[in-house]
Amino acid sequence: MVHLSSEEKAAVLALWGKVNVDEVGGETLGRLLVVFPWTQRFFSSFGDLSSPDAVMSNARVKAHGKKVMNAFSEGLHHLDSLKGTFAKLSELHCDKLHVDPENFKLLGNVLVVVLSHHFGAEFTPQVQAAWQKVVSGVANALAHKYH
Ligand code: HEG
Repeated sequence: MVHLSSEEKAAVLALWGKVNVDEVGGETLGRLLVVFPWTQRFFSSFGDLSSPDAVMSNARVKAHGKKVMNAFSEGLHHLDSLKGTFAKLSELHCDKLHVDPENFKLLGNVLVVVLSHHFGAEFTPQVQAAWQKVVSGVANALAHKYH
């Protein structure tokens, strides 16, 4: 459960409205794979991940990042019911994909860095604080069905 004030919710959605979700998805997943290279183990079928340039221009990384970020985006419209919204995906990542839930936190933090990079001064400490709540709420929700 994340508790955002109505101002925080508005700030999060206003920023997100200016984002190209597909592009930000590819950039975020790509940076996750570069910065935390052990996360590449889940994507061994994705082809060339041998250098930062190879990762960032990999079409399958971009496509998967887009898919992930569109699912994340869905959550932004259900901030009061993230656990229910992500229940099925949580089961999938646990039972079928065997993704360590620590990785959801890493991805969320990388997303915050990407947004900070895109928005510069507009990404004020207050806005960052609101986003940090959102990404930890999503990471908790995705970890909720793990057993
Ligand atoms: Mg996951 C598949 C969402 C983080 C590894 N992820 C998927 C799918 C969605 C999704 C929607 C497709 C599900 C389907 O086919 O039905 N992922 C998602 C979200 C987040 C996340 C919303 C975090 C915000 N995923 C994540 C992380 C890793 C990961 C951090 C690993 C480091 N996801 C992963 C893998 C697959 C998916 C390996 C299957 C990819 C494939 O083979 O197509």
